[in-house]
Formats: sequence, structure tokens, C-alpha cells
Amino acid sequence: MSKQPKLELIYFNLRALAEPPQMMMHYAGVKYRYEMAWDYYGKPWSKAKLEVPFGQLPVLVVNDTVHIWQSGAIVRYLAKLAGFMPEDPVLAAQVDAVFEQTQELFAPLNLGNWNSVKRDPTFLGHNLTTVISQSIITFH
Ligand SMILES: N[C@@H](CCC(=O)N[C@@H](CS)C(=O)NCC(=O)O)C(=O)O
Repeated sequence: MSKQPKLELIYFNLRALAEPPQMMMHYAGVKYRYEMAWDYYGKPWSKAKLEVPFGQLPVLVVNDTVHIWQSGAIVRYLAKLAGFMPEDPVLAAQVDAVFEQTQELFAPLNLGNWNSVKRDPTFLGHNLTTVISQSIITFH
């Protein structure tokens, strides 16, 4: 990697969509700062949300100027930056496919399900088990 850009990963105090970018940066030895949304924007999330592209996090800020949103876009950018992305388009597509598969496994754990969890504490386990077992059954 040539000179590393300044990287700030903005998210919340929870372990979810900012984990893959962090794992990748740790693995690659890339330096970054992890900022809580309210610290980075200097206001409560409910107000900061209005300034953030599409109102959601994580966002990766590059060199204080470029704001990359969508966790998948952040991971792909970091994979290229760290030299983990194959040059060959077919290999790159296979890497992408594995990544997209992991995104599908994350979907049943998304916070959007929290109301369902409040109603039924077994919801997440059941939902995840269903998704994983369907993935395994259809993998060949
Ligand atoms: N597809 C987006 C989803 C982002 C997302 O769902 N972010 C949630 C946290 S996991 C969020 O910002 N929630 C706060 C809000 O919507 O106000 C991604 O992968 O980055």
C-alpha cells in the first residue's frame, strides 16, 4: 500500500455492520479511528442522522473529505486498499459472492428485527437457524 489515507469509521457502540471493516483493517494492519456517531458529529444521533447519506451507519470517512456509506462498499474499498481483492475479474466475483453470502447470514440479526425479538426472545435464534440451514442445504 502506498501512503495510507486517514480513515475514520463512524458507527455506534454495538458490534454489527462495522465489524467486517474493522476485522479487515486489523488483519491488514491498516490504521484507523473508530468514532461513536455522537462524538464525530458532535450531536445526538437523531440530529446527526439528517446529515448522513441515507441516514444510516457505518460510514467510513477518508482523508476528512470522502464519506463512504454502505458497509459492503466500505469492505470492498478496504479490500482494494489492503491488496486483498484479486485482479482477476472471475476471482474477484467469487470473493464478492462469499461476501454477499455472509451479508445474507447477517440479515436475520439486523436491528430491524428487535421489535420481533421483544415479542419473542427465541426469534433471532430461530430466524438465524432457518437462514443458515437453508444456505447449507442449497450449497454444493
Ligand atoms: N445496508 C446498510 C444498512 C445500515 C444499517 O442498517 N445501519 C443501522 C445500524 S446496523 C443504522 O444506522 N441504524 C440507525 C438508524 O437507522 O437511525 C449497510 O450495510 O451499511
